[in-house]
Amino acid sequence: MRIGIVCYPTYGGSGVVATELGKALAEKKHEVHFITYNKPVRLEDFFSTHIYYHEVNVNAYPLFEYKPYETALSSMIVDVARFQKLDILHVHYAIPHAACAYMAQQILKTMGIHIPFVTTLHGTDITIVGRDASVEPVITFSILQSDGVTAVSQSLKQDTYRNFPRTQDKPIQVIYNFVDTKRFYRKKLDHFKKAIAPYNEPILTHSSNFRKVKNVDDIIRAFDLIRKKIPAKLLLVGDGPERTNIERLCRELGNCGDIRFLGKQDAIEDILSISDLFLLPSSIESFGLAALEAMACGVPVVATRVGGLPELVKHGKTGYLIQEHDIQDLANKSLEILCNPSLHESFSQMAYQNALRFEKDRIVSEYEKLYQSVLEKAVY
Ligand code: GMT
Repeated sequence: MRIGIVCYPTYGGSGVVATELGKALAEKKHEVHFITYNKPVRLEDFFSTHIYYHEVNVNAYPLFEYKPYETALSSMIVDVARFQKLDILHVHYAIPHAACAYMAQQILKTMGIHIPFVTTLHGTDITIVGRDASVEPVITFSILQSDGVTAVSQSLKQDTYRNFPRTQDKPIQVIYNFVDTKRFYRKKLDHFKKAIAPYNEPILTHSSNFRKVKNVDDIIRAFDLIRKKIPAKLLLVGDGPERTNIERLCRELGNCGDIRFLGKQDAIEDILSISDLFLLPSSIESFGLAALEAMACGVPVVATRVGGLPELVKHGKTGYLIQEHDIQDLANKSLEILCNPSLHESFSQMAYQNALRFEKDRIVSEYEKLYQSVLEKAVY
């Protein structure tokens, strides 16, 4: 198949999933065309003869306060679909990609070209940004017009029907996010572990884009409680709007010496390989790809009981689920796992086993089947 993929090229989960999907499809000899405004981060050091990259350039003009990205993207989709003879288009994150796909589809129709599009809903496009009245009609419309719609968890599917009631009769297929267990597995990196934790202190890790919903401040406060009981280290991976506040909080609490801000990292699997526990106490999380990658590396997870996290983290088996902002419980549950080696070992094994449910090949085949059925059903 010749597949066009539209996504955000940044470190965000939707862009990561879209890029890894494109790479996996290319491995299976599909021809994949990424249409984005920058090269997707996980494509930077990757080359495949089956992958093409089409950059969307938006011209500046003194009249524009906001550059017309949607117009440029829709035009680029038309161009790529037309000249690369795409069979199908797959857009990740509804805003604005699904509306642009619809616009391109309509333009192509006037040229006698018919191309179906699949929209994958990822999270905040439904739970935060998309539900705002300023964009809701466009999101509802473009979900309804999509030839196939997927959501990354049951929870997100239900959120879509709740937040966009007019989509309730639209079938939404849940296709979970996936992990490449050939890349994400527990490596033995003793030298690296020793550099971070010279006295073999347990290492707690969090990675995100440091937005408010991730509650990184809760992690810092819980870590402060943990450190009062046992020596420990905390690794914070990623960057984003809350980072300055978080660094300030560490200074106030005086625990900066045991916390490392690693910033954006590519070799996340190495960091996870030396980690003993992964923390994800978000207020909203449609899936929690970062937690899945941790589990694949045998790292138990303590996360909040929100969104799709209970579909991923099995309470009392692969880690624990806690209430949002319950900092004391976050600390207690972490200590319980870290101070009990046999429990830690059992959670670590189960976390790895559980991650296998989301193995790349299995999930990528689900997307291929969906493309096939959309192509078969598409009658124009
Ligand atoms: O909202 C973000 O954190 C970024 C966002 C994205 O779309 O880039 O992440 C969402 O999609 C990821 C991939 O499907 C999921 O793993 C994340 O749980 C989800 N984030 C939220 O729902 C907050």
